Amino acid sequence: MSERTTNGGEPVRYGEEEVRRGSGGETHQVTGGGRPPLTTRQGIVVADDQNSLRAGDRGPALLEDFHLREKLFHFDHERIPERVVHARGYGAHGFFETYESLADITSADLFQRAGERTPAFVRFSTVAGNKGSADLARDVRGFAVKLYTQAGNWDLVGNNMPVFFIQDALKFPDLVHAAKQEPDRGFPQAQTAHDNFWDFASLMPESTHMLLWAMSDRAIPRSLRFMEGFGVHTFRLVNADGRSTYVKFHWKPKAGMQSVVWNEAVKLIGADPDFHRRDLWDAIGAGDLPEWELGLQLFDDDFADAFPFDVLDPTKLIPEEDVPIRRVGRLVLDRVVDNFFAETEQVAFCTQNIVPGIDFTNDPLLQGRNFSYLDTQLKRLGGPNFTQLPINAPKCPMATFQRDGHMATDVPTGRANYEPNSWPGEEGGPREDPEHGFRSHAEAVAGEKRRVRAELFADHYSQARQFYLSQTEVEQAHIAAAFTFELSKVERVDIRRRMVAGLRNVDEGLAQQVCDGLGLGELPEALPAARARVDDLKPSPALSLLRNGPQTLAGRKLGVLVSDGTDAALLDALLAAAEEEGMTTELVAPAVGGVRTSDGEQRPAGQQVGGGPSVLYDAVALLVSADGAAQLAGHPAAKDFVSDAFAHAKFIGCGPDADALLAAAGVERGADEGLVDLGGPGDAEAFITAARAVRLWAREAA
Ligand code: HDE
Repeated sequence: MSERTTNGGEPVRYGEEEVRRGSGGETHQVTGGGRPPLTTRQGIVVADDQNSLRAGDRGPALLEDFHLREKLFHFDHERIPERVVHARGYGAHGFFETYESLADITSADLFQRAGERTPAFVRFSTVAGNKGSADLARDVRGFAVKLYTQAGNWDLVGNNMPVFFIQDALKFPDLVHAAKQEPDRGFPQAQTAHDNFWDFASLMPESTHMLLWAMSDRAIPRSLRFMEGFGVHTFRLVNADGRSTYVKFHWKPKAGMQSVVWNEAVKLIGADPDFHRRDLWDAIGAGDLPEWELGLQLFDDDFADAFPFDVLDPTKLIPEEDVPIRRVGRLVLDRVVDNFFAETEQVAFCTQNIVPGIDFTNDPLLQGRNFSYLDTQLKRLGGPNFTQLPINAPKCPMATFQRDGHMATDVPTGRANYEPNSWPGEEGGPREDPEHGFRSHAEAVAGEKRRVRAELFADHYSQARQFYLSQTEVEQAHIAAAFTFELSKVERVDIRRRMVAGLRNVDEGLAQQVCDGLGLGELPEALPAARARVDDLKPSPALSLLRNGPQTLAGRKLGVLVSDGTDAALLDALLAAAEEEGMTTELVAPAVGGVRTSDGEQRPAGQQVGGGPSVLYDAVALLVSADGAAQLAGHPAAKDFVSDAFAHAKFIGCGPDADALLAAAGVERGADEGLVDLGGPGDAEAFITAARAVRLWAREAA
């Protein structure tokens, strides 16, 4: 034990479980009790982390204070450039499990043995917003999967939509410039509702199909767990004989698809900008592990030749009804990151990371991506050795003659750093392996060197129409509303008009609704189409989100508004029924300290009513006492809790004493089957059963 004097003149002792004073007189714990000593980066134990080294009590700081200088120096350099797109993301660890051997179609090691597990890291993201933007922005979601296979890392860098805005990588910088904040004013943030985006989009008819997706509810998912993922491009699988099969990759969420409605998204952005990441973190923490099945659409040259579109065109998809999806494995996320920066930020995906048995096609977007991803990491992560970071390093044997560079952490041994060499054994380092090494599919390539697009790429409207016609009426209405919202934020009338003119090539009804919504007057003349539409495309039910909804509330969240005097038996019955369904539950109360229920018990709340709006929940219940209802009826946030849930077509469980609150919110008990009475025996179960539909869309149409 030792003593010393702070600048406050008070003696401080060092040792087990002791405290010392900072200049403000506050106390600080020092080492002991299992806590390791604080050190500098050089390992020197720090004696005082509260006061910099000064000449005299009130004198200047001294340059020799290496601890102060090192601490500030490191802090000054904590930030790295954010991703130029997909800046805001969230990752988790997990594994991929193969269902059956796919040796007949691919030699990819991870697909050889049924039941084998391959470690995985997944990063979900929004595209346009900056790193600090909100999770619920209307946007495409990135769905990037790194699979640490025994034959090297395979990155499947996909999105939650199966098509893309452009056909050629040359246009990507223009697309991203147009989508991000406008360069002169630096806004709007994380949204495409502005002139530049729609100016570009309306001048690029090839974006139409993707615009339909982006204006659909797919762009505002309820949870990262409840969305599909797509590899987008056509890839190849190559078997041991060198035979190639085309493939489109799909991730199918086990929990079913679900999105929010736009008005809900707007409110969620304020209520919880971290809604998606919190949801993922909470679900994994609670052991409700997010899971997707990997689906393959496999087809050959004959199919590709007969298909009315070019399978190399990333603005087109292949309907599942035409080429069924074969489910070949599952991806499970079972571990949150230990450190957001070290893992989620530093993870570097690259479309070029493929393994033997998988290969590229000539999709011009994919070809450009293959350059871009490696290149961008150099800027973002500062040097070529980002591959040595734990999150990026392969988990299989790795040996290369690549050497040195910034921040090399590998310590290669041996004399040879080149080959061929004549050093024997280990001294000579690794050698190529013609038998197991990666070989490109020997595709015959010939042609004139020209800047052109293949003719079939020119049909920009047929599949956009097919997508639109595949939606339910509710979804179609949401698409029209989204176009109207976004284009209403566009200041230039000619841009609004041009976009509506393009939509006429998709669907006259849609164009008319948007035209009316914008108050444009007469429908503008349709844009000329470069190629006639194929009009007999059958709707594809698989493209509808609502037709592929969950029909269960498992993994969903129930919010229960309570007050002092809430009937404890009713509350317990409801919570039990919800938990039985696999839901999580949260009490929302006038104060976060909770309420005293009818049995005299104090129940802590998860949220106070001002911070727990109903947009946070998939279904809500109002289990308030008569006094509580009367009090909450005068509380704006409590009224919004009810009226928002109603407006968002949610199921609302109405306790016997909730009338004053319902009335204040303008909601009539029993007005539709989404308002379910809770009071008698079996009501809780009946409410949960009814709410499995997740939304009562008929209410929206009414
Ligand atoms: Fe990306 N994209 N992209 N992209 N992309 C990036 O790479 C790019 C495209 C996708 O969580 C960048 O590391 C080009 C399609 C995801 O870290 C960059 C083109 C699809 C992520 C880049 C595309 C994607 C990115 C930015 C057109 C779906 C986030 C930072 C030719 C199939 C990965 C980075 C993560 C990230 C370039 C188009 C998905 C600049 C040039 C199509 C999920 O390299």
